[in-house]
Amino acid sequence: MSSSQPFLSSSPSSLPSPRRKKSRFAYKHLAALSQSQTTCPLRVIAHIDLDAFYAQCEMVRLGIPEDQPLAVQQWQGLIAINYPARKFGLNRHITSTEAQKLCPDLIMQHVATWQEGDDKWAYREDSFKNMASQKVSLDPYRLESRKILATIKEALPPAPIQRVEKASIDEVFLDLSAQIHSILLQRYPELSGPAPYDDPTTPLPRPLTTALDWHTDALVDLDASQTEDDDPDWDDICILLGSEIVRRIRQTIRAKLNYTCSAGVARNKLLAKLGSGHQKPNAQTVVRNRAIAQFLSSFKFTKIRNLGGKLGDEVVALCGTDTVAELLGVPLETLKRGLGDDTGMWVYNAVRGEDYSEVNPRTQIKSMLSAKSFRPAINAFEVGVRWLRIFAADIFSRCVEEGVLENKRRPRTLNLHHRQGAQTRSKSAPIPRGGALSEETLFELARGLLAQVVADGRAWPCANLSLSVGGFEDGVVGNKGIGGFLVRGEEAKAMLASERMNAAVHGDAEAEEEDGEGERERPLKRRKLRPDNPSIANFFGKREESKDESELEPEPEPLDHLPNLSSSKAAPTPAPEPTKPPPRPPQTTSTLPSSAPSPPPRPRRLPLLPLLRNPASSPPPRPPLSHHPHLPNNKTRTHQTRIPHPPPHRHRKRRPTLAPNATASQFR
Ligand code: TTP
Ligand code: CA
Ligand code: CA
Repeated sequence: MSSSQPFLSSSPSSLPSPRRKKSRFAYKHLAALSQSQTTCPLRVIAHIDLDAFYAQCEMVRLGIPEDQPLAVQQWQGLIAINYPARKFGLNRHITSTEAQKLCPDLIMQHVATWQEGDDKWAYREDSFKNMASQKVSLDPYRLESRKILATIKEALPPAPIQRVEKASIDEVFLDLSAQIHSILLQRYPELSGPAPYDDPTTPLPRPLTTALDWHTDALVDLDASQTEDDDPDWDDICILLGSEIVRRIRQTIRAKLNYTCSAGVARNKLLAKLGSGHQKPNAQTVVRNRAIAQFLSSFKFTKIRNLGGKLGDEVVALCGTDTVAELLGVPLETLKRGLGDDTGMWVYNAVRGEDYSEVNPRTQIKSMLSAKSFRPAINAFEVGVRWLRIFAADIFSRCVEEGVLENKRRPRTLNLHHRQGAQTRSKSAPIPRGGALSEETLFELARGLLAQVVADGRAWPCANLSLSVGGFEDGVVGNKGIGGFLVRGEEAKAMLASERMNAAVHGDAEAEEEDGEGERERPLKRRKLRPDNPSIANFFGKREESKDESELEPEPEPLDHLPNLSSSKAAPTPAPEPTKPPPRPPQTTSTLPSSAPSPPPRPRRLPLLPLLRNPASSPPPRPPLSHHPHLPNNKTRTHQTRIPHPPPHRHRKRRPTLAPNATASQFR
């Protein structure tokens, strides 16, 4: 905690003031707080998001002064822009050439890349010219992300009090409830006794504090019905304690690693996430319960987590508005009729600031993906194989980071995804046990899978290839021989993991959780979504659609003049970037044998303008869903492949540890 006591300490409970009002909260709510119950009205959730993350990584790596405008370049596009550069009007939608004109002093640092034959990624001066032969590596940012996550965890009490969810490469959610519960009891001893007469519904004594000191927090204005003179209740105090914890964490990240971040503190993830984006950079926003309605009323509901993508579009089409204020006037029944009961209910609650999703303290990597979109498409097996080498090297180096060489963890399955036209095909194989995992093993397996795709026919031209490993298992540390994995690695398990992966591709099962370790190129424009309960419609197709910033790699502008490994001329225009499927919390399992997300229940197409209080002010409805790029039209075939004999291991040179390799290209 910060050393300054932010509010008056309370008097002992033995001396209650006769005029003291009761709290709105009861003893049972305190108990719920200690257990981080998602329905607890005293709950405190924080969301921390790094400012201009990749740009900060480059600034820190290269020791660039903070006021220097800098953008991170990927081919001819910009994927991260620091705040000094934003003052010149730079954004992710302009090209590097346009950026240069707007801000002649701009440093443009190209992301690190893999290139054929390399053992590791590197920063290269000429990457921007070599989109066709190189592939982006996000490793430098992943490594920084890990350091930041570790710093955050160190600053918190150990589990189970600590609940940290890595939400993307540059964000986390923290459930601070249990920690705040223990601080409350220390600071307010009158709360520590049992409920009078053992009745948990007894109201708590009201806090004696009349004014809270919010330090430098951005405080959201109160709802119309509230005034700052209303005495604080325990929810205000809990959120203040949360804000102190978060401020200290942010200070620690700054002091140790020199990164600035922004944060939101509120009673749930939905509000915390909106809060962190409210004041940037380097600020934290507190959304007190008494300010929620006011806070939300200024937003388009498409800014709300999980409402930014297809679901948001559906709601816009259904209700003819995209503002929270107007959606509040739409009856629950209408939303349920148009969106289905569960989704309708979820949307109804969301615009009222209700969100009971939990902070899921998973931080272990479950899968890794390496991918490349080809423009122009590639047309030959050998070209594909060359990319598979790069993917295998990329994935293997990340596996090494995960401790495969020490048998700490090990993936069970390898998956290849191949896109030809509208068709995505996936093949997978168990990774053979016995012996250390090697890059060569991954590569040979991948090549076998690609050979099968080719044997199936119609493999070319191929617009996208990706390789992923999944089903990570903990290994036996200290038992580095074959035995460790012979014992643990029953074939059944591998096949099960592989089945799950395939089922996920087909959209008929809960996929393995995303872990933010995928990597693919993708269009610059995208929507951020990550449902808490993702019924992940498909592993591959949806990853493309749903990946959040943890693994974003915006797709470059197509550049016709660039050399290519392929001899193809035709470059099929890739589909516009799809968004994540609606959260449908908690309904919907897709039955479509498609690589595209499950279609939503068809909403009514006609905007329900008469339902709105002020239809005249409604923006026009979005284009009808039938034009939406995300409705499924892809066909996916998936095969499981068992490789009867593991290929021989031809060991390549062990890669060195991944040390940044600095170059800053400055184009003036
Ligand atoms: P964001 O958190 O969305 O953005 P940011 O950190 O750059 O800036 P802000 O201060 O507004 O939070 O994304 C985190 C990183 O993810 C970003 O630095 C680069 C990467 N990214 C892409 O590669 N492509 C994208 O389209 C987006 C949105 C992000
Ligand atoms: Ca960010
Ligand atoms: Ca982010």
